[in-house]
Amino acid sequence: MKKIIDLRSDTVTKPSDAMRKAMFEAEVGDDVYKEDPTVNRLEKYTAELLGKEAALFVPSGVMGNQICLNVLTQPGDEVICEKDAHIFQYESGTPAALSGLQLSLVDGGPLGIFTAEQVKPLIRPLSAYYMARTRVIEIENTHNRAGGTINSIENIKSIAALAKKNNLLMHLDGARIWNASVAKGIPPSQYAKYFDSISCCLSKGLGAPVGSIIAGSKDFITEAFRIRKRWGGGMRQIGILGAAGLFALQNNIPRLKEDHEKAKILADRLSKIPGITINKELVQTNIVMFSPVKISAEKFLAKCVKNNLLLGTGKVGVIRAVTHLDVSFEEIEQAAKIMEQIME
Ligand code: TLP
Repeated sequence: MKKIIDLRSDTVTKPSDAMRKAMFEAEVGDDVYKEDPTVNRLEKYTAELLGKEAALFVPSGVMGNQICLNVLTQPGDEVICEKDAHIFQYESGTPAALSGLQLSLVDGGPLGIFTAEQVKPLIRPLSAYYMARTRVIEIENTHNRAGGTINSIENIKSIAALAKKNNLLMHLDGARIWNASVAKGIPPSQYAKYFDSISCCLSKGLGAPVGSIIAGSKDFITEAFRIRKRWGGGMRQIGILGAAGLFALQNNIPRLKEDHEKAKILADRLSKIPGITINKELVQTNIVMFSPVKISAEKFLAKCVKNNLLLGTGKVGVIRAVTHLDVSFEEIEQAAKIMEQIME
């Protein structure tokens, strides 16, 4: 049987043999009592990597983001974020449903990146008691729906300065902060230092089967621990999962560079196919967004499926291909060939 090339997401990766061995051998305990030694090590390791006082293992990126927002805000507060932010587009309305928050959207253009200048007029004066209270500015780095684009330290710094001046807090959806870090050669802590809370994923490009980590001050994490339990995220002998996360962080960050190379190669090949439009400038990490012009995205996707190639979708009419550790350079070549044939 022909192997399926799965580029729907970097979440589709399966734990490697070495990762499974680390999981098998993990020491475990009851994490609700904070007695799982492997998870305790994972949290300490991640907090240090991000330059924060403390960290907490959570089951998913959505839970990570949403616990952070919940802890940083009161019901009725407002969170400023980009119009294509994951917390707005893909988190089932949780800011409103679980934290009573409203979102104020900024247009970051094709790159999904907004500036301090754009945020300034959105900050509501505290004296205006009849308005929602602006409380948090959220930044997603890399930006998923824009195609894995990277927000620069300079831009983040100026937004953080504006936040500080206005007594606002900063949250980073760093599901793929590792990709930004590797692509730019900037340690994750350099990004993290501008944020009060960070959520980052172990189960995307790093290849762990499950899990995210949130990080911040000790007080922040104490409160986050309460909310995780409240939302049903208290887990028991999860050292098995923690070991996968630790393995992922210790072994799979530098190799993200390869995924970025694969994305560039794929983008280059796609740009040469008549009938496909792609903005190569947006391909900065491991996500490739493109659109077929002669046929609908749905038809194109269906034809790919018939050829054992799985792709995802982005904005309307946009197709998403994500490179990851379970897809080889050769398979990228094959994927490009399949798409060439479809467009012939
Ligand atoms: N993104 C998934 C889908 O939800 C789109 C993907 O395949 O890319 N923040 C960002 C920036 C994300 O891309 C994702 C997942 C999350 C948060 C949520 O993570 P999970 O799926 O672990 O809850």
